[in-house]
Amino acid sequence: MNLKLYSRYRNSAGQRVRTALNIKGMEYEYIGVGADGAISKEDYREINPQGLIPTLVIDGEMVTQSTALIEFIEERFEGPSLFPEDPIARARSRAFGQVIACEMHAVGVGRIRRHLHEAHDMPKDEVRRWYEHWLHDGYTTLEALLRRRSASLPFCYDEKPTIGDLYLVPQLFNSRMFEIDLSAYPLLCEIYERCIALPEFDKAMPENQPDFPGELDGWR
Ligand SMILES: N[C@@H](CCC(=O)N[C@@H](CS)C(=O)NCC(=O)O)C(=O)O
Repeated sequence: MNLKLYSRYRNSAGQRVRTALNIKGMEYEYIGVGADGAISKEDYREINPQGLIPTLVIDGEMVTQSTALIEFIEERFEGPSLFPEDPIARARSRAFGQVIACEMHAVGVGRIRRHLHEAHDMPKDEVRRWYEHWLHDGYTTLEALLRRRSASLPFCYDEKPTIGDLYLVPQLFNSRMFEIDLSAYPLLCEIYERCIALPEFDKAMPENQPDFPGELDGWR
């Protein structure tokens, strides 16, 4: 099977998919999108009309949206499951990931921040306040959800990383890069450290991608 992943080193939705492929032990071709990547943003729109990354091309068939891709990877490939076996833990791990994808990432991603500034004249410090509000709202929820678990587990909802952990790591990585104060979320930070010590997560980190320019940007 031929797998091509269109992503970018700092593509947090793509990082979820890279980690899922690594856990399943799947090899894939990485294609960086953007000025410093292998394909320009304009040409990439021919592949994904939404222009967002990631896109996975499976034997010539393209699929978008990281959540759909992770479900596909689970259904299609052998290897460790990306979901807890217990149905309640499975639903909770999915829900944990969706708090990040829908209530944090989607409202603070770069194009939303740029649109607030450029189309609605919101000053940059106000945009940062917007961003931080939704981020802390989400992190507070996530930390509280984990504190309510009945058992103490090394990862979010299992003895191994599952879908919730795949979403947590890129989100926390971004927050660290943007110098967000994470001191109120010790459980999230602990799980993050445990995840990034694993080779499947490490290989998916921004600095280990072929298009990593050598240093990380800060807030923008
Ligand atoms: N819901 C999408 C989100 C994809 C997304 O927002 N990707 C961002 C980077 S993390 C992107 O393509 N940014 C480029 C842009 O906004 O132009 C998914 O889960 O795949």
